[in-house]
Amino acid sequence: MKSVLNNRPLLAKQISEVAEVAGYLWQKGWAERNGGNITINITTSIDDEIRSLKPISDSIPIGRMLPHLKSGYFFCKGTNKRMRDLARRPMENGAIIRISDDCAHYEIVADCPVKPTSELASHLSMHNYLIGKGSGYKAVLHTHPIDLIAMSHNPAFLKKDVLTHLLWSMIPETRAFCPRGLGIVPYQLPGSFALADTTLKELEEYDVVMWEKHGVCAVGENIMEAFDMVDTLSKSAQIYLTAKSMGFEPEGMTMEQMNELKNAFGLPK
Ligand code: 2HA
Ligand code: ZN
Repeated sequence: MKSVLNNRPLLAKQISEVAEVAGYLWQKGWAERNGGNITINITTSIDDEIRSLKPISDSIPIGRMLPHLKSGYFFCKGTNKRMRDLARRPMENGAIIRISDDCAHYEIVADCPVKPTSELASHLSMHNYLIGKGSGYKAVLHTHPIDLIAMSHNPAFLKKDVLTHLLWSMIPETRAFCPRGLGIVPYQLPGSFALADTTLKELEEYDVVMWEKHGVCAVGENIMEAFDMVDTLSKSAQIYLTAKSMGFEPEGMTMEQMNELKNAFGLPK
């Protein structure tokens, strides 16, 4: 089949990583029906031939101006498409879009006219923020991890950094590999700019944020990094829940052990 991925090993590798992660999300039970979204910034993998492709959709308004995205390219999971299908056929369940020079519209350029994710507003706002601050992060992941969402139904866990410290203290890896912790975004309508904006604020401090009673959003250098942080946090949540279901409150690592880890790994917080 004719695809822009043919003879473009770098782009093909980025998309195959997206497909791999989409498969993990489904296997983990974090991606019911069309749940979750992935977008990656592929601007640096784009050549002149792709740049000259004719659009295969209308020019569609983003709903706001995102100045740092000017003429950028993104691979986006399609709206209403399933992660389990993205895993097997990424270019039929997602598409490459180009942001217009006015930074307020996009058009689909390849391979198929698959309309991007319903969370495009928040995803593109996050990419705009990341580029604006000079970050090399290229991936945004939104998913519905059962254990972490369940914890967000307890108001006590939604106070600043309560979950961060609880989850960090369950196993050393979580602090080491999710060193900025877990930000909290109070419930907002899915797909809304209000959700996008509260998320951006939290990204100043965190790489992973909880969308209360909805899911998590993670940003990373690549999609594997973003997935690994969520996976690590979910592992901690499972350790906590397993201890609770055995009938006791888990002790957690002591402050002393946590500080020792922080110093040994040179962690930021
Ligand atoms: O795209 O998860 O938040 C499906 C969602 C929306
Ligand atoms: Zn969602």
